[in-house]
Amino acid sequence: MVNVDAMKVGDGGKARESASNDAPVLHVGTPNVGDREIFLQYVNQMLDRGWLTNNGPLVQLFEQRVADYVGVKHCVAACNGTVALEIAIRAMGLTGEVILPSYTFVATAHAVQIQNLTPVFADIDPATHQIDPESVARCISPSTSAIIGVHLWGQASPVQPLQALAAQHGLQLLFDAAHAFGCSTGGKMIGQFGRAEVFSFHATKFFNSFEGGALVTNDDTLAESARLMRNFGFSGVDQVAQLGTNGKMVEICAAMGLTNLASVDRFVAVNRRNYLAYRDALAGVAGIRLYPYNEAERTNYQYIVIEVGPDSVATRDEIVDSLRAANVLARRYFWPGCHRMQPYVELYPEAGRQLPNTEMVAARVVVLPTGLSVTVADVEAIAQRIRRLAAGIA
Ligand code: T4K
Repeated sequence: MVNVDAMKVGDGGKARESASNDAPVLHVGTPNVGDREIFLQYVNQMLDRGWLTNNGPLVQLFEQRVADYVGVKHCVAACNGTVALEIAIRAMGLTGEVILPSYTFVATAHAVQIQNLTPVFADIDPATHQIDPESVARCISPSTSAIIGVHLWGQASPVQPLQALAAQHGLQLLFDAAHAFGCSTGGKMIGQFGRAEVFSFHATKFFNSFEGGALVTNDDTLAESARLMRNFGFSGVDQVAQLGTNGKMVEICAAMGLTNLASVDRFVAVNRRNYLAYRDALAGVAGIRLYPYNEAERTNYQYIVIEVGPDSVATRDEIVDSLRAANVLARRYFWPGCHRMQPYVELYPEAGRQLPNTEMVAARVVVLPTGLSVTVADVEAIAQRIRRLAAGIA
């Protein structure tokens, strides 16, 4: 048998972060996995059935359960969140310029650019890290067709001001809700806003299906078009009704999704416990701000985000390096901002001038580990290291 544990993990195509000593490694993004027995039952049924992909029964059940959970009419599951975003953008018929934040995972921008549309980067509110509607308003031009709001860190972007802007200027509104499964705003589940919203169920997300994503919407026409587009445009045997791609979710991913959906309350409870432990342990540390969750809403507490400000003796990067030396693989999400990545930095070299808050926040943020693999003792040890570094205690 091949010993895969001895193999180097990762895609091999990019420089990976790795542990530096033999202490247990704590990653940002370690997957939450529900009941293995339930998962294996789904997998055995799938193998017995001999139906592995192409809109199988597990995908259909998964879509129904996600739609019910979110409170929408349609869930169109996809192979990942990026492809679901691409399908949403295409099915919505977006053209010209699309406004989105630069402070997001690069997939949001890529999903626009890869369709030869022009991403126009709006700035963020430095307090919430969410897209700033006033900056969005300044980005609107006669070529703008849509706004993509990103619900960052399991909190809502400013849905109502974005809705108002979209209505006032005749723009479409799409939300990248990759971080916000299981979250609400104004008591309504995220997934119910805009013309559509897109989730990611990647392994690193609070709720995962290995890889996966979904477009959710109450718009019948859009859902139908997205379904066709996900499956090469096939509307029946040998009948192709429109342009399409292969964006299908496979059955084993739906099995994982169904398994984890049954455990989301436990995932939330553990994440909340860890968040409160971080909050207590980092309270009053000069130069360190823990990004706060709004406890009045439902949230997944998946992102433990700190900002390292000028009052900290150690810089943001010194803190990341020191944590890494202790095998705590913290991340600088979303450094340096999409506008400083290729191809955007070359295509739109002036974009950064309009993004002072994005530049400041991207230079300050560190995301810390949480999830089922992280204990309160881990949190306290991580926080103690940060406290000492921020105070300049070696
Ligand atoms: N929009 C937003 C706002 C997003 O954040 C994302 C994805 C998308 C759209 C696109 O959705 P997808 O197409 O991905 O469904 C990771 C994820 O790959 C990506 O899904 C996620 N956002 C992004 C924020 O993070 P990387 O490049 O940081 O991944 P990587 O391989 O460095 O892993 C992150 C950490 O997770 C590491 O510390 C190791 C740990 N890990 C990872 C995997 C895959 C594990 O412990 N186990 C695992 O199986 O992008």
